[in-house]
Amino acid sequence: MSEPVRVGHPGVGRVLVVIPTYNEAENLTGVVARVRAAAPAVDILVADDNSPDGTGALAEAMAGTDPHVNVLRRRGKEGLGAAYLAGFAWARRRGYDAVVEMDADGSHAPEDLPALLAAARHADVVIGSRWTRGAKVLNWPLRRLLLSRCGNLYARLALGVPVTDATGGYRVYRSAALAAMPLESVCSQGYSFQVELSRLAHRAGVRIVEVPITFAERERGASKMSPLIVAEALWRITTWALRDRAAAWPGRRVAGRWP
Ligand SMILES: Nc1nc2c(ncn2[C@@H]2O[C@H](COP(=O)(O)OP(=O)(O)OP(=O)(O)O)[C@@H](O)[C@H]2O)c(=O)[nH]1
Ligand SMILES: [Mg+2]
Repeated sequence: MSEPVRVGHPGVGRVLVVIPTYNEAENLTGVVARVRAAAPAVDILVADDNSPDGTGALAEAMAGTDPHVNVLRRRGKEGLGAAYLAGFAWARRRGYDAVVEMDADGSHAPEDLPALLAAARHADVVIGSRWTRGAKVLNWPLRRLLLSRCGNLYARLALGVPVTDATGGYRVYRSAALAAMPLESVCSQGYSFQVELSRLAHRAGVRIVEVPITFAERERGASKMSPLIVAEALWRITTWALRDRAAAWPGRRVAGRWP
């Protein structure tokens, strides 16, 4: 009997790395090349929000020469969350077995991807963590370190999500796990998206594991982090926490209002 044909990444299947971009022309070529070198079997989808700096056209040029690279050109800047949801839907329509979230700015080392995918053989969701033993954070100013540590502490205490890096954006989702999560309820636009998905994954009861990563401050291009994005995360985490506590109130029935 002949061996079954193996497609994609061993033990995981067909993998799509979704890279959301807004004005990342200086970074995209290098990151795509590093992903292709680190994990040659995976496909890439650049989800660009009509970047004024021409990132979308650059991605199209790469897609024209490499069948593993694809582009989703979106109308305008709608936030990280909307770009990822569009990428997830793109992957679902094409039958991918797993989706990876990765920033375009080089903060998420493509060289860590094989370790994340290896962990995905035995997990539904893999979070590349900056705050677990063995992880490294390079060149981040103290205020960013504090923001991330405090944000994660608050998310863990308020929502009970049992991970060290609920705000981290370097992840693998098995498609079955995404299917078990009510993505239609997702409302985050900015980086609270990562916390919201951590919460939904936890509530769906899927297996979440964390893998240490080496996270580096972006070297080129501008950060899209803003006080508004921090405020959105604080406000949303607080709202979810209050809703969870109200739902757990003795005698309250909240059937049908799961998220
Ligand atoms: N498509 C799309 N991508 C976005 C949007 N906002 C941010 N991104 C991308 O999301 C990724 C993370 O954004 P960053 O600006 O690096 O944010 P960050 O990593 O939290 O902040 P820094 O550490 O300061 O860089 C990058 O690849 C961005 O280009 C958006 O509105 N639409
Ligand atoms: Mg960044």
